[in-house]
Amino acid sequence: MAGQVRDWTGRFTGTTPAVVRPGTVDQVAAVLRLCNGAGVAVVPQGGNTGLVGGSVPLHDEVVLDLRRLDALSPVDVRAGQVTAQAGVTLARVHDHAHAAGWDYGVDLGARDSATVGGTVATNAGGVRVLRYGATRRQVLGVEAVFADGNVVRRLDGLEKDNTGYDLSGLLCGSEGTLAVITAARLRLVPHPTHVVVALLAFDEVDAALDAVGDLRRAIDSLRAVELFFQDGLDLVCDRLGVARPFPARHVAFVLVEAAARTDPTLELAAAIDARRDTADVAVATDDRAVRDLWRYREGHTEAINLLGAPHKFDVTLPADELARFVREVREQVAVVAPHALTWLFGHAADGNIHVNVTGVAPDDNRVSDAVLQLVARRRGSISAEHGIGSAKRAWLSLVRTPAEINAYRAIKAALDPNDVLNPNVLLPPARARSSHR
Ligand code: FAD
Ligand code: 2HG
Ligand code: ZN
Repeated sequence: MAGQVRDWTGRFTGTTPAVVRPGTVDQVAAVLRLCNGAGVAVVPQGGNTGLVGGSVPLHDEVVLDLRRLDALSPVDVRAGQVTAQAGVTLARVHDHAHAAGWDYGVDLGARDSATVGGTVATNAGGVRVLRYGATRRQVLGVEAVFADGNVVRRLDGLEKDNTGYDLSGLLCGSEGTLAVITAARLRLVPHPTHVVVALLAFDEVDAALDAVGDLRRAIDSLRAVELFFQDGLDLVCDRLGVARPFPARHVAFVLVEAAARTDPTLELAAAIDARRDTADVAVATDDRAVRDLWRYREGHTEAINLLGAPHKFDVTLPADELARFVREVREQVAVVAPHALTWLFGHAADGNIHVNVTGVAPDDNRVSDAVLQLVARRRGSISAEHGIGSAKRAWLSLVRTPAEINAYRAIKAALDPNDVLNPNVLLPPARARSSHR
């Protein structure tokens, strides 16, 4: 069970009395009914690629591994939809959609392990949010099991249906606290056959951020705009054995992807040529070269993990605060952890910066305090796309009012009155908790 009690980063390790691997929805319901009756807490788990300590049993919960639920319906080519069970990986959804001439709008570095259930439960973002939105925008309905074993199933894929409360929307981003998702009806998008990627180097952070806005305005076929810095690029190249993209050193890098049914190279080139402050550019038009340029960005998570368990903060800032935040966050971390290293990268078009801090003990909360307080002061979000999990639950009240947190608690109590579904994530501990967790 070692791989299932430890999270992807190695920062969070727990224990469990049992890992349960249901193969049908009825089995999920039976397990939940039993645990609910006995007051035994359960952590739903998909690919265990979550980065906020929400998918592992840190309080001796039972692990409910959903990966055996791995069926995919044929693509509904009239509707452009597919039904996927919770354990299907993102990579399989993509392959399946491509074979029918469609594509799926959510993509992220953990695509080979992250599951439909996990991505719905976290409302995962990823590298294409600027074009298609996060996971909730792709979900037309779900099948899910509540703590008492009752099953809801809304998989007809109706594009318009304003009947009552939107339970599927509520379960998106609920991090396993309200129900176990067993399947989702997913909206597909047209499959762009031409993909071009450019890596732009800048010698000023502000120039890089200006470029992000300009590229968004100028390129219709834009699919991703990502940001990283020279220290992160060095780390990826050194630790993963990748050749450097440019002969000289620079400050910031913007990776731009354009994707369309006709070749977007000229459109991308024109937008890049219009800039006077780009220090260097590399362009990729074939699959291999495209993958190589993406490696500089997607390799960050893997390379950082090689330095030891990082503290991770996925935050969004308003566009007019981003440049100041990039400067300030390093200073704030240095105040509380002078020997720590701060790594910054992210999804620039969404204002989503990933702040990773290495060289800090896993349970040292001073860095979380410094980073998350700064984010709140700058009117940002402390959870852009990974969720709150157990890592950030103590800081929820920085960005949500008592009225909002009370509403969350009321929803939780209504759907999971015995508090058995992932009771140790998202919501801060209530004052009086029952003794079994
Ligand atoms: P898990 O990690 O198993 O679980 C995540 C949460 O969902 C937990 O709270 C768990 O209890 C709950 N859960 C899982 N399955 C279910 C279910 N069936 N029903 C109810 N609750 C469930 N995330 C992004 O948003 N954008 C990125 O760009 C991105 N890139 C990543 C790159 C790498 C290299 C890695 C390691 C992670 C990345 N992630 C990213 C984080 C992670 O992949 C996502 O959070 C993903 O949605 C988790 O899916 P999973 O199947 O691994 O879920
Ligand atoms: C990414 O965008 C992921 O690469 C992971 O969301 C971020 O490692 C991280 O902190
Ligand atoms: Zn991300």
